[in-house]
Amino acid sequence: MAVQNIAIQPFEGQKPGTSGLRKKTRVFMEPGFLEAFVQSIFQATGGGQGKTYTLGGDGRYFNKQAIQTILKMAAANGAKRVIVGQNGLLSTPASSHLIRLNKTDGGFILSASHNPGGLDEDFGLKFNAANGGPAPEAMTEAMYAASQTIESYAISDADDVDLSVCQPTRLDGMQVDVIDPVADYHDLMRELFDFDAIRGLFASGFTMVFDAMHAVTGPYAKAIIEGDLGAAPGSVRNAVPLEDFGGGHPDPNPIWAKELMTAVMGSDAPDFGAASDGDGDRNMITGRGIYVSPSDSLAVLAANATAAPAYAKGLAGIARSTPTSAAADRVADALGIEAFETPTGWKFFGNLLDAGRVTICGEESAGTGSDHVREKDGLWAVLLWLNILAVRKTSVAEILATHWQRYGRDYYSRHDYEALEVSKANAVMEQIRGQLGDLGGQQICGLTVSHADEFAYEDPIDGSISRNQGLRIYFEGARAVLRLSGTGTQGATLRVYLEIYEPANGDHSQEPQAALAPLRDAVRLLGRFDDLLGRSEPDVIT
Ligand code: VG1
Ligand code: CO
Repeated sequence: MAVQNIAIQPFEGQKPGTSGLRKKTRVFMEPGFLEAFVQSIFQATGGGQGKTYTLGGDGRYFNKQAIQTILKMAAANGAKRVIVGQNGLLSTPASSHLIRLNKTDGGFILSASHNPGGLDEDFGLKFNAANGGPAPEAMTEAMYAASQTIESYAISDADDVDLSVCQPTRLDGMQVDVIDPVADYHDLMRELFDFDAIRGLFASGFTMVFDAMHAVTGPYAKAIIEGDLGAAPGSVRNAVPLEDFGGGHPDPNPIWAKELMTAVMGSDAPDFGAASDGDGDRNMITGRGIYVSPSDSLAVLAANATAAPAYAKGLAGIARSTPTSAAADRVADALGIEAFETPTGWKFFGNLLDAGRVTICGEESAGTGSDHVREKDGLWAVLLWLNILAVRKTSVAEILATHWQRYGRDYYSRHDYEALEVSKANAVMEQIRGQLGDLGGQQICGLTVSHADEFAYEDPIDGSISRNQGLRIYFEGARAVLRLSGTGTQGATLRVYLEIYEPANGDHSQEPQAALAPLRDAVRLLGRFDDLLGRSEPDVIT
């Protein structure tokens, strides 16, 4: 078979965001678009010659076609070997693990995560580096730079590879290993957690519902939670990955995981409920009659991690993204370990994990993970919760209540304003940015501002600096953060993150939105939401 070099013009907008390049599927399907970005990745990472990669995605529409294209391009660029998930499936954490396990030079992950899938929805591609983590900023910038000057791409004219059977095969001179997407990840989970204790929990009648939201975690959860740990058949719902995720948003929050919320809030509720997102790196945790905010989940996992064999010796440190609540910092403080505040996006945890400075990381967007891989990991969080519940022999509600009694409660919520005109979203940001220096001491809606800034992060390991990472307004006992999303594909999404701290001896029984109302109002006033956005009500509240 022959390598073809196809001339192309650069495409505009191949700039990776918070997590890879995300566009409308039709944009990715434009002739040459995917190819140009993939060639730019090879170019930005020293070429494909002699390299090994992993390849897989969340199963959304265009996943399989894109995989065939990337395989043929990898072969034409001289790659030695590609490990690809059967039927093109690999969850993001499983990809990260496979990169590390096989010591590959990196991996291609096809996903737009929690964004809907389909011909008229979203598609995405990100590249993870040899440490298993998302390409750091310098690398994504090099990809973008390459995409702006690209002149041609290389592709083999070989036939498609059969992805339906797990077997080694060849594409021109390149080895292609089609593998079971679950097996190695399953082994890793078995090493980390006390599976016997969790089996005992289920054997004692403990019930759970896991909603895979028709996305990639279905096969993983079926094999591990039902098949291995013995949860009742049917505990894992919506377990077959579909190209359009059944028409839903595979976003594990109370809005989009409504089916699960209804189940855990109902009269016949299971003891435990969880959901995951499109590519399996996020999680939502609930107990009977209770929703656990992701920021609280991170704090609880960190505080109780020693229940699991992998963390029995304790944690090195805890890192959280800046919009995530300070609940995790309080745990780090009590444990006497380091706490880090990083920009949004998992790529910023990589250096800290590689350097052994942190063991557990998390984001308010329902991402938690540890040093077992270099991605957030939805099923890992679910299994750690199960391990903790099995050892502590108590309910989710009880664990939260005792956590708050000890550390206090950080009432927390995120308000998203979606599909905004970019100029309007920028106007709100400018409005607040312009006041940052003058806010200290001001009183708004009964709250007093202590100080305000725009977050710039200096990586403690390599010293790189990332600016413009969110506007932070600190009040006495409260904080608001505003930033624009870097994963959307339409207009702008303004995210407003709200938290109010209620000390250990305070009232922990309030409804979060009610507790946060004065802070919400203060932010809307400061940002002149009514004037500049023409509305004050968000589209999504998590
Ligand atoms: C969002 C979340 C962020 C997360 C990112 C990728 O980014 O806020 O915490 O890391 O998605 O997650 P943004 O820029 O839209 O706020 V995933 O599961 O979509 O890969
Ligand atoms: Co995701």
